[in-house]
Amino acid sequence: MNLELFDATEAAEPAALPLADGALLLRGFALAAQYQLLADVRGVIAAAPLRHLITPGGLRMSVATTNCGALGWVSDRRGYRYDAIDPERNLPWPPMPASFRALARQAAARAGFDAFAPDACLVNRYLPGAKLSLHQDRDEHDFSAPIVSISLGLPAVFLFGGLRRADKALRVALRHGDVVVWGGASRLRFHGVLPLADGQHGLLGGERVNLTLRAAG
Ligand code: MD3
Ligand code: FE
Repeated sequence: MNLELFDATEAAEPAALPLADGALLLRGFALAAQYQLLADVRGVIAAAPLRHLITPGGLRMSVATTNCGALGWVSDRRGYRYDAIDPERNLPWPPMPASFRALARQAAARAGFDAFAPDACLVNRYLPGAKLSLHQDRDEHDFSAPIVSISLGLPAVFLFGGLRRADKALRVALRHGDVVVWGGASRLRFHGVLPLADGQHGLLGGERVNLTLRAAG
């Protein structure tokens, strides 16, 4: 009779999987808010269009990005930085939607980071073949705050390395609705995303969107 369409335990408390010291994967944590999140992602992209940034080395990133919040992460020939102004539009970034802020705060609290107050949200859009090479996130001022990531759409294989680039990386599938809190001893770990595989997602079609919320300023 119960065809497992609804599991009350899972719905109330999605699985929390510790990946490493300071890194907590909350499977499906964003599902309850998925429609609001998606509508808000579309609003942000409509205001500040996705673009392929150029790395300081002159390469065009395969991932397309935009931002919302007081600060946005940008890259060009001069380097990586956070900027209050979108250089494409010469305007501030669109405000951070309440749905992003609330979900990130709840997820961070689950991982033991109280009162997480992100001032930047990087929106990454992956089409099949798009990838993110192994890197550290170290352009933020305060590494004591975590980064919260929200995955929507097609699944990706995430590479979770160590504190040195050469350290062996764990592979983790990140799926629609997954939220990960990266803080503490994991905050400066190298990480990346393997090239996105083709597929179709019911809500997002042939793409993946990842939101990373940061206390950058
Ligand atoms: C682990 N984004 O935007 S989110 C990035 O799926 C970025 O778009 C990936 O890496 C994406 O910088 C991965 C997961 C993530 C984000 C930040 C981290 C993992 C992290 C910071 C430290 C350690
Ligand atoms: Fe990163």
